[in-house]
Amino acid sequence: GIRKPVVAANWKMNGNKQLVTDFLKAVADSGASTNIDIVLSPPATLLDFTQTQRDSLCKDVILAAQNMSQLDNGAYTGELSAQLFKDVGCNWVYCGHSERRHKYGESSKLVAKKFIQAKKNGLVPVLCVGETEEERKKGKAFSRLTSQIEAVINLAGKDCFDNAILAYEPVWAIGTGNAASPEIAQEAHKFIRGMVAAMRQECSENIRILYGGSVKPENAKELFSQPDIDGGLIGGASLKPHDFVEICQAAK
Ligand code: G2H
Repeated sequence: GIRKPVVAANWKMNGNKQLVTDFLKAVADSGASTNIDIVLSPPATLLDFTQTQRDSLCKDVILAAQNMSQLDNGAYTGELSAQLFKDVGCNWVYCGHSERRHKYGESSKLVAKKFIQAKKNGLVPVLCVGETEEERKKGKAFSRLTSQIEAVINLAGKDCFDNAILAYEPVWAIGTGNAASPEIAQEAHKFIRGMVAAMRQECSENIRILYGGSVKPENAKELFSQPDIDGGLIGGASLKPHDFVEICQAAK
């Protein structure tokens, strides 16, 4: 296709230095990073070490932050800024992962501010959107996606998805072992791409839209072969280097 696939590991609050090394060695040995963008987001405390290991073991792995402050710097105890992440080699950042929205109360407006902050500092934002099980049951899945995406467009402007990534992560499929079916995922991805197209046709053809939610070696190929699915955001399975590498091969 015209879009280079992306497979991103989201370790969430898991992993350690040993896993960083094992993961990078597994990716390097498999040659998985040819023709696809491989992204690793370990917990923030591991990023400096990960950058050093990445530079010696597997240079083309992209580092991502899992979350970031919308502010520049200052008296914000416990927060981490875009510049701090850039200083340890990050080039991408996830904005509005469902766990940030649902477990930490991040509003779509705050997510939009973080998205803008990422772009302003030269980081590629990965905007995560997705409906809950209840919203899907009530037939409100697409209106939820619309409001999450519009919140960013309203604040960041119509060209906001140039140089950005989108991720569709249905909340009901996250960490449950039950991924969305390829048909349901494709339908949502097509809807999202259509929203971007209505605004900027060319951007809609180039933007990569990743699927997240219980991707594993057994279901990756079918999901990634859908026309509007350009790769995945991998949680649980990214903690097993062998499984992650298999998922990467499925994206080729
Ligand atoms: C969704 C995904 C990674 P998992 O949160 O972002 O996690 O693959 O464990 O469902």
